[in-house]
Amino acid sequence: MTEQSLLKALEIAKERYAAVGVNVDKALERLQKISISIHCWQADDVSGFENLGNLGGGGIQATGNYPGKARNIAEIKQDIEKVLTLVGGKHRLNLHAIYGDFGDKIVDRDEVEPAHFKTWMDWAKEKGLKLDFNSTSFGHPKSGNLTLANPDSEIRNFWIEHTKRCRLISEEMGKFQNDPCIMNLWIHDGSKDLTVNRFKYRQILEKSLDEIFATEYKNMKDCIEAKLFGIGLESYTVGSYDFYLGYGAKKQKIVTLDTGHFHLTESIADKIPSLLLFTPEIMLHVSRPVRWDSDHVTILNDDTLDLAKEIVRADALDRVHIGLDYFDASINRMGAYVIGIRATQKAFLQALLEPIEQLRDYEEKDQNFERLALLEEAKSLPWNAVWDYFCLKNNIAVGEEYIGEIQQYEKKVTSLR
Ligand code: RNT
Ligand code: ZN
Repeated sequence: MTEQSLLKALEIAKERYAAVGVNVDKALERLQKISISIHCWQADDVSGFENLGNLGGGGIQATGNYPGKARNIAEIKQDIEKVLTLVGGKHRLNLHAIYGDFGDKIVDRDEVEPAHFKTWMDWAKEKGLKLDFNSTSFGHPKSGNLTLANPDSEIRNFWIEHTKRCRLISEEMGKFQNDPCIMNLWIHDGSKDLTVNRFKYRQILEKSLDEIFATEYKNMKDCIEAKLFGIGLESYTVGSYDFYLGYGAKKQKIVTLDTGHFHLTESIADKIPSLLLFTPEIMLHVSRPVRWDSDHVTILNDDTLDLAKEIVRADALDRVHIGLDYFDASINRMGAYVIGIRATQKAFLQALLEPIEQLRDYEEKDQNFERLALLEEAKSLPWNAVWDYFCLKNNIAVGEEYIGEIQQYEKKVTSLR
């Protein structure tokens, strides 16, 4: 496609959208400002760079052994830099505590400190990226089935110390980048088989969280992520959705909604307009569960679209942080990043292009046939012409052109690892 034909397509799309009362330029402007928190862990299958030897486990699992995974910080940085040349907009990078720059030192989880993330901070600043952060309680000898909810005070305190330190690291990151660092807390705590102590573990977790959150910080924000179950922890999860929703509403913490962490028929989109009433902000982990929390690459499907639409309809783009969370080790990892980021942006673009005023007008007048008809017709409005223009304007590959770029990068870089 030549630039001229892309521009021509945009003009036609603008006319078509104007007819249903949608301003394409406004949608493009808003999309440009949407910042996605890109998870660092797709680059290396959630391995991290501790010198403790990664144990895996913790209820999550990357499957596949596609060649070329990043083996060190330099390679992750190189990969992320490549990804950024294939997506429009300004984004964030979401780091886990196990991705610290530990050199060849052995730094245990209860010893992590801001200094271990100094090189990340400097690099991020240079690249115009903001950082987000996560405590890491999985893949460690002290993980077991219980961390912050462990009745054994020695193990529990170890993880409390780790998490407190992660908050301090996040605070320092936020200060350094002059923008709050969002720190996510997810723990796998649970039980493979029946437990008769559901209440007890949740009481312990509540106490641990209170202790962790006792220090107030100005440059970081806490979010807490619930889950339905993990591998090997099928019968019970201490940090369930009810638990964190209750905690978040009571203590005004951000609740993280990972789209893979619910029953498959549950609508995550429908949770948005409820959470917005009771919690300060929302953090998203946009993922794609296939039969279970499989962490497949995010694509433009009805779930992603519905989620984006509910956020835009609620005029809540400023209160919802959009992060990605998937790790597919079976395909080109850079390709996985680009597919997921672009799919998320496409979903938000479509949401921003929704003829919402007309739809609401119909609804107000009880014109339900008209509302359904326009919802149907809106699906085939020429949003793709607007998307192509977004890519053109951002000087990045238009449409499937990025496939070739990923192949080149594979040939020159990742296949040589
Ligand atoms: C696990 C959670 C969690 C992790 C990352 C690596 O089920 O989704 O967010 O995927 O922290
Ligand atoms: Zn998640």
